[in-house]
Amino acid sequence: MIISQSDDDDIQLETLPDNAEYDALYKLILLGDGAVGKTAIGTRFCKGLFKSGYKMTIGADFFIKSLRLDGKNMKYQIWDVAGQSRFKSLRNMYYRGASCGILVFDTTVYESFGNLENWVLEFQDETGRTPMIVVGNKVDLPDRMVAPDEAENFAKYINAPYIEVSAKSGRNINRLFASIYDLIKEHRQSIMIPKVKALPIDQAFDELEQILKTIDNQAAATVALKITRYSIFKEVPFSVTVQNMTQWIRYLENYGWNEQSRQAMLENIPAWKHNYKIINIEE
Ligand code: G3D
Ligand code: MG
Repeated sequence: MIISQSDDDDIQLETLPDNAEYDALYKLILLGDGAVGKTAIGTRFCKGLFKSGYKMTIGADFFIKSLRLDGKNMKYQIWDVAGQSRFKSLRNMYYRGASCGILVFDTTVYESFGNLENWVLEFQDETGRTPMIVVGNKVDLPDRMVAPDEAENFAKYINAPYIEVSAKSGRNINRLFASIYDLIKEHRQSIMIPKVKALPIDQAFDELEQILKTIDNQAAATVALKITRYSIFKEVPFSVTVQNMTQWIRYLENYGWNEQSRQAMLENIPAWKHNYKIINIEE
């Protein structure tokens, strides 16, 4: 779901003073690679401004914003967790008790989108089925590398909405935080529905086969492999098949897509199915 694709005007929100009494407090976590704009999004939403001059976030910090939404006083505590991988152990601590994960990537840096899956796994490890939203930032820039369709497809697979924003222009920033409230509310009403959509494994393999036969680019192949890998990972996290797919994903990311890799992967599918099943039986 792209929330307001063509509308450059953001919605208005009624803000309250930081010390206002509140009906509910929500802990939100900004996730994503370094420099995608997590701090900028928090600053834009909570302070209404955009500051340039890159400063790495060390450890974690949080923003507070009080709002009137849906007839209630809400307080958002927005954690800005350092994206740099060496702070991984710190990050897990901050995920606890989260109401929503905000998965941010930079629409002009493909790698930051490719890495979202790792952020999903890390976040879900600690928080289970906490809702998530996927955010493509920096849409004010012209040199876009991630197509909206691709981002939307990824979001669909993790059962999250997708929204495009610019911390710089302010586009969709209020809309992002208003839709987070809707997500949290929806989640509470449907707590039994799994938040991550892994396909049944047979279906995942069938779809992978179809996709590998028809696509002609590295990005599509990588996404198809990742979805299949994720579906297996949910059931059998340490299977040979998951490891082998990870190697293939690395290979494609480094060497691109060609006819030989298409053939090799299609020939691999029976082995992937077999190895996944072996591990499954042993367990
Ligand atoms: P992080 O907290 O995810 O690590 P930051 O990222 O918020 O620190 O942002 C990293 C850089 O991206 C900064 O660059 C920041 O100004 C820029 N940035 C963040 N959001 C946007 C956006 O929406 N549009 C554009 N054009 N740039 C953005 P600088 O150069 O300021 O250090
Ligand atoms: Mg930061």
